[in-house]
Amino acid sequence: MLIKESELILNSDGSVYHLNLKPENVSSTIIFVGDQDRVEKVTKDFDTIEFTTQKREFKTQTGLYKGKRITVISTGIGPDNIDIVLNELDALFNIDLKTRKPKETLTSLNIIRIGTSGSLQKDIPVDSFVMSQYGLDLNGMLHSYKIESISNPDIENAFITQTKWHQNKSKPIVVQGSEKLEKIFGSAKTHKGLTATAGGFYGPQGRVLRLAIQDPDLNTHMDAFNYNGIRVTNLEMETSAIYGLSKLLGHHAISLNAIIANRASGTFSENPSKVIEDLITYTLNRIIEKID
Ligand code: R1P
Repeated sequence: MLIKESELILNSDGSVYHLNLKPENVSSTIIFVGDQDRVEKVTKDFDTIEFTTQKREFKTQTGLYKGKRITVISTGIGPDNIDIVLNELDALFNIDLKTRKPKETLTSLNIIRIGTSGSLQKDIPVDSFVMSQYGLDLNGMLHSYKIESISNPDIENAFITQTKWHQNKSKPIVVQGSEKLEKIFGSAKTHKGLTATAGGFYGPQGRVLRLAIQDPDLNTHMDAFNYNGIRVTNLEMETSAIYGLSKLLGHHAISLNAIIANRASGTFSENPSKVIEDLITYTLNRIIEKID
């Protein structure tokens, strides 16, 4: 199958359209952050940086940290951006950009998100870490793909019933993260659970400023959800999209979030930079110790 120029757009230097990257610029161990200013917070202690670029919100740096080659990319905010980042990254490894044909052998990437998020549970306080065992997709981007093989109807149906999820909203999809990476990044420091991924920051996450929202009790419904002990731990805007596309494309992904707000108690971290920095250190140490 030949992929047309209109479908996989390349820049004049041969790099992929939005990320401005060529295959040789990227490691197979990749850290995603939301904020482009967080990229350099991750790479500041790298031994060397071999490559830096930025287009729009997508800033990339590749370098060596304690001898391990790692790429750090900012995805910007939201699941729509994740669609771009994951498809273009995958193309760099699994499509021959010259012949425009998918390669016969799959290269699987290790993708680790270092994000920020709001907790929905009183017992998951600000300044803690959450590792998402599952992503709960509430935004619908994944419905454009064939998702039957990665969805979890039992949990999804329980969520729809327990939260009285309105039929006009996108049907929730639950996708599990990489079990391989869960073993590497899980510890006594990480709360585990289901991370809900919304397609907006205000109404879609139950925040009311001047607009009435469809379900004013959204967060109460979500924080009470329980399926065999699986709870909605936190709300953010990327994890389910990363899990869904990674799984469909054959990559390993895990999402780690620094909890900077607690929606149940209405509190916000007094020093959000510190918990983000701690999570960066934690993640880099685990990569060095446990990813070849
Ligand atoms: C909203 O403020 C943004 O912050 C969170 C949300 O997922 C959303 O992207 O994550 P990041 O800090 O990683 O961007």
